[in-house]
Amino acid sequence: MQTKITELLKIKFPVLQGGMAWISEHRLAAAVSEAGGAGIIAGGNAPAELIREEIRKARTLTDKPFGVNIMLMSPNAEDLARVVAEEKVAFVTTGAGNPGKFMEQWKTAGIKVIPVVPGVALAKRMERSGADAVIAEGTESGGHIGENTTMCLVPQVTDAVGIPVIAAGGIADGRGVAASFMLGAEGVQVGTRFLTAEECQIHANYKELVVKAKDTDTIVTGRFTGHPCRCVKTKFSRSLVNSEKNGISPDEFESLTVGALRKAAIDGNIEEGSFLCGAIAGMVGEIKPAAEIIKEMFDMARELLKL
Ligand code: TUI
Repeated sequence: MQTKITELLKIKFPVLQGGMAWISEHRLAAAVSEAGGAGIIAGGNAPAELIREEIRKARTLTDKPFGVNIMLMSPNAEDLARVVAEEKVAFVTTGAGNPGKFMEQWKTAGIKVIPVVPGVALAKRMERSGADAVIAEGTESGGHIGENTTMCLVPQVTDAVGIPVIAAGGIADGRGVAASFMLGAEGVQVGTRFLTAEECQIHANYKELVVKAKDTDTIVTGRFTGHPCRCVKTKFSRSLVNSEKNGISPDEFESLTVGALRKAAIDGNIEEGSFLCGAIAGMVGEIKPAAEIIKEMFDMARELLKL
């Protein structure tokens, strides 16, 4: 399936794996890239030198292109930006902010830049700043989310910019891929479906929560902080939302959630972890290799699109 995104990133299938903090490490990224997609290592809040090692480890597993996601709220964002430029990764995606100040550094290093945008205004600004494509991410996504839905956001962004648009949020099978193309996207970004890839290194408790999740089993925490985050409904995430309703202070909220992504992904700690995951989790039922996930998704999409 050739699109402007397969051309831009020199990949076989127009699918990017979501850059999920504490989750998207070299083995998952390499597996997705080996399968013909665009694997991504997530910088998250990690120290920059650790991400340099991750990049180098991924290179021992694949010679295909992969990228790094820079979470712009990270205190290490500047160092991470420099390391990806030094390592000359194929592409960078960004989240949770405006990457304008890093654009020149990355473009000079020959890196393709693909920011996540939650709305049309930032998409237009990113195009003017020299972005190669944008990811229009709907509120169905896991983790830090914007307000608009994939269905409403993607066609508005594709109408507003001339660069290729990648749809994200709520896409887990060929129907989601086909629908995204109908909305004008040239590619998709998939996070939640890859949580249950065999090569995804998260704790077994995390995978089990995603596999067992039903359509109503995600919840959004932290709306009052301005950084809403979608995760699996657990006793912990429900209690966070209840405390928010009861007027918890931002400091108290911060102290309850600090380290919660690591507690979920590495420790599988159901009591204190935030198991970030998209609203499509109810449709994710099987643990299988990334290559099979991608093949099934695009076999179905091609059939639906009569390609
Ligand atoms: O970044 C994500 N998803 C994430 S980041 C993350 S770590 C975190 N943990 C706790 C609280 C907050 C973050 C977990 N999941 N997705 C991409 C994304 N970017 N979603 C929304 C945005 C976004 C929001 C505002 C991008 C740009 C933006 O621009 C604001 C501006 O400066 O114009």
